[in-house]
Amino acid sequence: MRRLAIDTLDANWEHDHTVPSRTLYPHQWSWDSAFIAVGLAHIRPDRAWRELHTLFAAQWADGRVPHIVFNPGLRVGSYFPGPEFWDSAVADGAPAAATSGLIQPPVHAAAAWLVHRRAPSEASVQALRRLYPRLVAQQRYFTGRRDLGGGGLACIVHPWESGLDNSPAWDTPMAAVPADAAVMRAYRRHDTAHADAAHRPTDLDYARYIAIVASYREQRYADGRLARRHPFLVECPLVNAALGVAEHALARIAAVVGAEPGPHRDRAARITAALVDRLYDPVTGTFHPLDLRTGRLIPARTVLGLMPLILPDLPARQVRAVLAEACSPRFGLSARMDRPLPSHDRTAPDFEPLRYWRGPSWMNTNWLLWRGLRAHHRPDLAAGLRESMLELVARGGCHEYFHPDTGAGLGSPAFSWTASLLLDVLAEG
Ligand code: 9WN
Repeated sequence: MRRLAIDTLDANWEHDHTVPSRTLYPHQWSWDSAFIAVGLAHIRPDRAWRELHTLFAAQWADGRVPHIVFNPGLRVGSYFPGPEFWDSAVADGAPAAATSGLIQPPVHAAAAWLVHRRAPSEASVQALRRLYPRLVAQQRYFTGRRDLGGGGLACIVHPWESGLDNSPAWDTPMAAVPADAAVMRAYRRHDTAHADAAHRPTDLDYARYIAIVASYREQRYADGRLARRHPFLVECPLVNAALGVAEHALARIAAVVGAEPGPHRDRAARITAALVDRLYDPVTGTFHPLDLRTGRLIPARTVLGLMPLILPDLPARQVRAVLAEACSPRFGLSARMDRPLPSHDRTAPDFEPLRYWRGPSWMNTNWLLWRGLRAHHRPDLAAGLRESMLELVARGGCHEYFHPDTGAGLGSPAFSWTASLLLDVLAEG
């Protein structure tokens, strides 16, 4: 399995970064690179740092780390929507490289810390020194310009920013975005040429994705007026949990690079408190995204609701509640489990075992949960989850996602974060 993972990552290495998949995603993606760095730390730490440096070289002046950095060497049409659609050059403070204008969950500070801890050296301390101010600027972007709700959490302005693109969590806010599937006739989708259309978001989803980007692009990707006019404004439990974890990681990095850890710890505590205050529902006993346009929590119970477990300072009451939710038939976590957790509540009528983030199991959300279980001292559950992840990849290969019941591999067959997180899970038994 280790060999398969290394070969997958080597095959996806592209001069200064790793592509998530040669076919489906041939550019550089933000949170993929963080997960990839975690795995590379076990085999090629120099590449792990290169991966992160390349991504942060495309950071915008306002601190945002774009969710896609386009490879200028690829032909037009190698991904949709490509650089010509995003037109990042319209924005003030965009880098020279063509990028998207969106973000993804800020898992990079935690990844940088794990890479250093796994392979500490003079070079890793230098790398942390170089990344630290950039990671701090990334946090400032989220807690400053993206605090559109004014409650101390960051807002996402597109489902792609959550990383869980077509999660049922986004159905209600997406339904309010005016769009017509027919507009997709003017474009050529790249994903459905490489993956089964029945496993991917629909054309209507895509029409809405495109409409939301167009609205943001019209504002030249400036965040100032979003609160008044943008069609999609949501506080996501995963993005905000990652934001809090990043402050904890930055406190540790600060101590290594000679900066002040205290302010990071204070900010971490404030983020956790805001998350509990704004996104936790004591009635359902889980976390939900908050739709800022309606002021309501989104009722769908998806794997997003479990993600705050990655916060080491999550209060005991919420830890208990999230564990109860994870161990319920909705997600099936246990010390002896056949399959990792699905991306959506198995008992929900809109659970779709084959379609992308609407049911299939993914390695990254399970890996995050595994880390959370260890942080909250549940070695029994962490071991059960670890075994189920190993079994999944042993049988299905390094696929992008998996059928939550049969474990059959779906999407890209050689997917980088599945390979890299497998290396991490293998190493830390
Ligand atoms: C849009 C690269 C990315 C992941 C996301 C995943 C998928 C893109 C797409 O692929 O999103 O960003 O084209 O579907 O949903 O989490 O980062 O692997």
